[in-house]
Amino acid sequence: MGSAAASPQPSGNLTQDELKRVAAHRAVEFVESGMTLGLGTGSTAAHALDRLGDLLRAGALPGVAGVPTSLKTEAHAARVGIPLLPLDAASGASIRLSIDGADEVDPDLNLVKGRGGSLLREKMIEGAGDRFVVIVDESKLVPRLGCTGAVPVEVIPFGAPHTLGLIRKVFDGVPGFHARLRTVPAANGEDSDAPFLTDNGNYIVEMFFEDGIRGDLLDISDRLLRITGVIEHGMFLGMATTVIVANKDGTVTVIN
Ligand code: ABF
Repeated sequence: MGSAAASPQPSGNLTQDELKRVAAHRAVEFVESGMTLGLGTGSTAAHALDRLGDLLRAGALPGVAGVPTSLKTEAHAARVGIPLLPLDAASGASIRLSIDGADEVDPDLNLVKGRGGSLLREKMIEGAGDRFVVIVDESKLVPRLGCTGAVPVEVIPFGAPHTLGLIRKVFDGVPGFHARLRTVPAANGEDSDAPFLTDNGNYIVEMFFEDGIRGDLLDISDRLLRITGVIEHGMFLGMATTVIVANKDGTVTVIN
């Protein structure tokens, strides 16, 4: 893990959502006038969008614009008045700072992201920028990636069950490993066979590990990405430059 600095915040019994807001507001302090930002997705990133919108409407931070990591974020940012840019060669090269949540953060600041389904655009945009600030509450810190839930993999719909089979082969013999295509629940809340569709019209394979992923993450990443049909996975390795953690006791830890 990198160096960490803790600073006091108003203490008290903050809810998880309040902790997310504390981390998000702290990250927005890094934003400067004129910056192009990568705008994250999820409930933590949503607090950053609201804060940015408030500041922009108040006339602070002139010239700030954002590249959204999902259609949901695009709509949210437009609603709160953040000017938007597409990710093209020019804007990609000039993203100074991205702010986004994560599903898991390991001691080396590797992440699992994408349980919200937006991993591909997140990885493209957050990988294009100079600095990537991750905002989480303490519950997201894990000893190993894959400890608390699914590690998503975006796959093309064509031949998806075949691709799922190839992904399973990567983890052959790993005790407790299983993988499935993500589906959307039926209207009555029960399981359905309808595949979850990403903003890019792709499917998601969810990989589950008994006690987190053991082994060389870069090697596992390579093996997944070498499967034709896999577009991207939700392990963000070596990408976070700063992680802002809102702790249960009301303090904030900034890890660089
Ligand atoms: C996005 O939002 C995703 O990559 C991640 O899946 C999720 C984190 O969710 P939340 O902030 O709602 O806890 O950043």
